[in-house]
Amino acid sequence: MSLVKRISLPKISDPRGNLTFIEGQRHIPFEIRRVYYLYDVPAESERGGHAHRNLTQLLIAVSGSFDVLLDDGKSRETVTLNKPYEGLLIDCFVWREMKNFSSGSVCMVLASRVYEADDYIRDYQDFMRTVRKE
Ligand code: T46
Repeated sequence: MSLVKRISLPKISDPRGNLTFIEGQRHIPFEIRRVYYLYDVPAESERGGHAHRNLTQLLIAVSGSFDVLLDDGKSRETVTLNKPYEGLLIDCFVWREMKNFSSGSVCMVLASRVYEADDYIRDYQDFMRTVRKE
């Protein structure tokens, strides 16, 4: 099964422009407990470099584009996000790295849980040991 789970979001278009909306449990498979966004990211920056134990998230390029590498310990895939009406669902125990942020890009993230520092696996070898045990 592909690691890349894209979710198409509603897009309402009229002469004034486009509008996209997201309802937890309707368009995405979790209640939204937190929203955060990455912006003013320098082109050479790399973000992520971790996995989560319990967190599910939806990433959306609400402006511009960036690449996301996904790794579940068995395979790796890289996807480019560049559409404000498309989300990338990332389950727990998936390593992610983000790079190639375009100028002015904004990555909005909808998260299933509040911020918990101890939910992160920040060391790749720890991640591999953890997913091999599952
Ligand atoms: C993820 C990718 C896509 C908070 O205090 N609250 C928050 O809700 C978040 C997300 C972060 N922080 C603090 C923790 C660090 O001191 O903000 C600082 C930067 O966080 P981090 O280095 O984890 O940022 P990214 O961009 O590498 O990763 C973030 C999310 O943390 C992560 O869950 O999947 O975006």
